[in-house]
Amino acid sequence: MKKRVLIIGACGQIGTELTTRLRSIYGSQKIIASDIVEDSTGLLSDGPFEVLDAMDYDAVQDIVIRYEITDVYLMAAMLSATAEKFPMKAWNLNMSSLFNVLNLARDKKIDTVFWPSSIAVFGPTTPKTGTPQRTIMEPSTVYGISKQTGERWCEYYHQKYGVDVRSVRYPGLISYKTLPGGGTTDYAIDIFHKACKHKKYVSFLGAKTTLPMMYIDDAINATTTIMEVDKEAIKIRSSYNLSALSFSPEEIAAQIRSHIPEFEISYEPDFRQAIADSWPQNIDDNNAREDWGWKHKFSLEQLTEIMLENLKGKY
Ligand code: AKB
Repeated sequence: MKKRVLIIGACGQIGTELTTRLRSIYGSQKIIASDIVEDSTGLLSDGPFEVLDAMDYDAVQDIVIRYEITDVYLMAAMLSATAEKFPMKAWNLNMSSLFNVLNLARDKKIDTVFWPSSIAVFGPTTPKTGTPQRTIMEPSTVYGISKQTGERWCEYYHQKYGVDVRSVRYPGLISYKTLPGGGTTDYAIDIFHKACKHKKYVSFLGAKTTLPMMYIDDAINATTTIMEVDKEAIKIRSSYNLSALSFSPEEIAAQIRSHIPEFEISYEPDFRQAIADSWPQNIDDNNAREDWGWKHKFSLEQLTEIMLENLKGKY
């Protein structure tokens, strides 16, 4: 099968690990990594890399044609906390990059698009627990509004133009290879770095703020699986709920304490508390499980072990 993939936003938290995984499946030369900046980590040096502005249609099209790209993974976005500081910049980036890729697919220059949505599509009026696939969605953040709008456009392009676009609503993702970039769930990564470095952490979310979370390997598995299944299996063309774990700062701190008994946590909630409070605590992802066989593997205990094991040598 002639598959050539372009990853836009490859230097980010998900993009880095997605590039590595896709290169191990399809071969390094078939996976073109790109980002607005050069890769400073060296993690993407085993294959082609292009500096690319996702908002520049001509530049994206040029790379699509030059490399004969079939699939695009659009991972560039401004996340929830940063987007509250730069609303128009976030809106412009999150929407124009999506339209660039959807229009390339509409014009048959690429076959398939992966675009990530988020639990941020939900808002304060959404049921907080067991959040259904289809429910009230009144997001109260700039990022959430852009993701919900993006979902509507994905479904529209599928119905109107037959675009094969696939999407999941990621929860907070936990990883150690790269740092997250400006989200509300970032505390759940930062806590591990600070635990290894200082044995204490000041949380910007309150002790009992429970949010949906997932270990990065599960998120990458979901992403490659939804892109590999036959298109008939994909029954939802907006975005699928995707769930694994839910925990609060005090629960993750307790897990860390089982490895580092002297670890201390204190709480100083900031503007991100209101964002977290507007999101569900756990969501129902039965549609993903039934339609394309999604299954998560990693527990809170396992991810805590992996994170501490990999970060302890760093400090
Ligand atoms: C964020 O916190 O903004 C992201 C997300 C849940 O989409 N991690």
